[in-house]
Amino acid sequence: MTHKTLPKIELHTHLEGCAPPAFIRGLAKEKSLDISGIFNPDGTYAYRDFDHFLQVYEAACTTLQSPQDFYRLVKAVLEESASHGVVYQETFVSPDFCGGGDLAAWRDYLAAMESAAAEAEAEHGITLKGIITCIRHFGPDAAKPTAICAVETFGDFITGFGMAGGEMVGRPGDYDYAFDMAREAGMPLTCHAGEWGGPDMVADTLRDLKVQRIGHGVNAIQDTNLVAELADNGVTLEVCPGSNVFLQATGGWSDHPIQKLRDAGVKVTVSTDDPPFFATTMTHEFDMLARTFGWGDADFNEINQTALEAAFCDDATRAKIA
Ligand code: ES4
Ligand code: ZN
Repeated sequence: MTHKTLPKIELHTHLEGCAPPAFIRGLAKEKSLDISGIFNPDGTYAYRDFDHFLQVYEAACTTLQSPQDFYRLVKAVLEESASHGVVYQETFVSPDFCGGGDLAAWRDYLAAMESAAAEAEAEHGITLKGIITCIRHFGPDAAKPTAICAVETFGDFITGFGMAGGEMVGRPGDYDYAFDMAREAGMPLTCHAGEWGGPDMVADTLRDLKVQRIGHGVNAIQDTNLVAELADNGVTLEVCPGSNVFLQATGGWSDHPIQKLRDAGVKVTVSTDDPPFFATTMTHEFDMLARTFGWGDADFNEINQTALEAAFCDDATRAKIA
């Protein structure tokens, strides 16, 4: 059973987290950077737990030093995604990893990403949109210049604002300045919550940051009232089951809450998060959902439809990918 060619819409990926280890190793060699400690002997990324994962992630990012590097990254990532049937992908991009949050530098990086995305669309028929994310463990002060980069470049390619990084650092409300700025500029919002934090983290994120989507959100399952509220309010969860299973944020596939959330009427979508870090692809996610929960074409069509409706793009793009 393989779902490789089934068309897929993916809302939750981290651009640098989609970088194949061989790609990062190649950049490190070109620049004579020694990051050998972040790889296993078999060439895969090596880390012990989520906090260490974030450190390895940032070490991998040190090899991405120019707009041209990001151009190459976007080309490589979209070729791979398209090979798994992905027709539309949203990816988190962080000005912190592209010139350190400086707006002028960010514009150069963004131009390189956009031209790579346009070429990939022509070559592979895949559309990419970017969601600017602040990094939670860099703190609320670092989130402000990130929000400025977001509102200044909000447009055809940059279609939303969000937050990634260490979920247990601070509280969602600490980041309200950045989210208020993005919301006032009309940007759609999403935030990682309920991957490591409990239902309270999801509830506080909705109340204080007023996001339309939640990254992960799976721990909401621990609070029946919150699940009902998510269903009533039409909040979309960007669920990444393979990531959760690999990082042990949840139990194994058979215990994964995606089925119960869906049964409760919550809008769920399926994404890979950081595919090479978590040994997954969109094909693997679909295969495992079919194998574990018996999902078939009707289920995958519904998931795609939910993702299409929750996508942070304009209606012309939506019509093109539908
Ligand atoms: C991430 Cl899985 C995950 N969670 C939070 N922040 C991240 N950045 C990259 N991957
Ligand atoms: Zn994520």
